Amino acid sequence: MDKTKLIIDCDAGIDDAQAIMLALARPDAEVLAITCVSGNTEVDHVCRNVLRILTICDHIEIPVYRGCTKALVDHGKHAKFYHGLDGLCDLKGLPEVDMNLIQTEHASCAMNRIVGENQGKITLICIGPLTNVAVALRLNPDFGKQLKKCVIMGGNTEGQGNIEDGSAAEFNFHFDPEAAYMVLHELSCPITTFSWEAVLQNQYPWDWLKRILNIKTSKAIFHSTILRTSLDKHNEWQFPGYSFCDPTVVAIALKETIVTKSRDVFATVELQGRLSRGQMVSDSRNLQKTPPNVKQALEIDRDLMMEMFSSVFEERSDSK
Ligand SMILES: [Ca+2]
Repeated sequence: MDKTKLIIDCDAGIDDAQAIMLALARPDAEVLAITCVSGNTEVDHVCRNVLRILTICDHIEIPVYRGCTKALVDHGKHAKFYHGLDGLCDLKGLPEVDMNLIQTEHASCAMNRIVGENQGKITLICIGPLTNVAVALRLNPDFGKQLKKCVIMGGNTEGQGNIEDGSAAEFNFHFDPEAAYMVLHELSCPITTFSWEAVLQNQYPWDWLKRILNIKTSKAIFHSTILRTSLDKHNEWQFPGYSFCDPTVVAIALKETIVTKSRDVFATVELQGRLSRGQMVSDSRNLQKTPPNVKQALEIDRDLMMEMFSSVFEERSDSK
C-alpha cells in the first residue's frame, strides 16, 4: 500500500491529540515529523504533550520539532478555557517524557528540509495556528510548490467565532491572522480548509462517543482522561453532538472522499477589524473574478469518520 506521507503541524491540545492518535493508527499514513507551534498553549507544553501522545501510542521514534513561540505580530491568547494551562487539562498522572527528545532543528527549517527531500509527496496537516508554515514560506518561497497538498483546521465560512472574547473568527486564524493570510495567498499547493462552522455542522452522536470512552485499553483510557474536562464545556455550550475539529482534518488528508460537500472559492483573511480580525472572508459569489485558492470542506461522511476514529481504539495484540 502506498502510504500518505504526513507532516503534522500542531498546538496539542486535546483535539490535536485525537488527530495524532488517528494518524498513527492508520495503515495508509506515514508520519514523518510532528512540528509544534504556540497556540492552544505555549510551545514547550505542546512539545511535551506530543511526546506524551507518542509515548502512549508507542511511536516515540517519530521526530518532534519545536517551532514558533509567538504569532508573527501579536501574541495571541492561549485557549486555557478549554485545554487548560498545559494543553491537556493540567491532569496529573500523564506519562513523564524526556524533553531532550525534541529535535534541535527549528520546526520551520525541518518542514523545508523534509519537504525538499520528498518533493511533491508530502501532505502537510495544519491543526494549529499557521505561524510555522508562514515562517517556512519566508525561508523558502517555493515551499508550497514542493508540497503535495495542505489540509488546514481553520477559518470561517459564515463568520461564527469560537473564542471567549466573542470575535467573529476561528481560533487558529485569530491567533495568527498574518500567518493565515500568508498561507492562503502564498502557499501554492492545493489547500483544503475545515472551518469552525463545518465543525458545528458535522457533529457526532453522544452515544457513539460514550462507547469509545468506556473502552479500557491504555490508549483509550488516555483519550477518555484528557477528554473529560472538555466534555463539560460541550455540555455548557449545549452542543447537540460531539464536535471534532483536528481529527477530521487528518481524515480529509487521508481520504478525500470523506468530504461529501465542498466549494472551491477565493478566500482571504481580515487583518483589521475590532471584532473580525482573523476571520476568513470568502468571495462566494466570485465578485472579484479571482481564481479559487482554497477548497472549503462543508459536509463530512460522518459514518466514515466514526468508523475511522473508532478503529484507533480497536484491540490489537499489543493492547495499545
Ligand atoms: Ca489544534
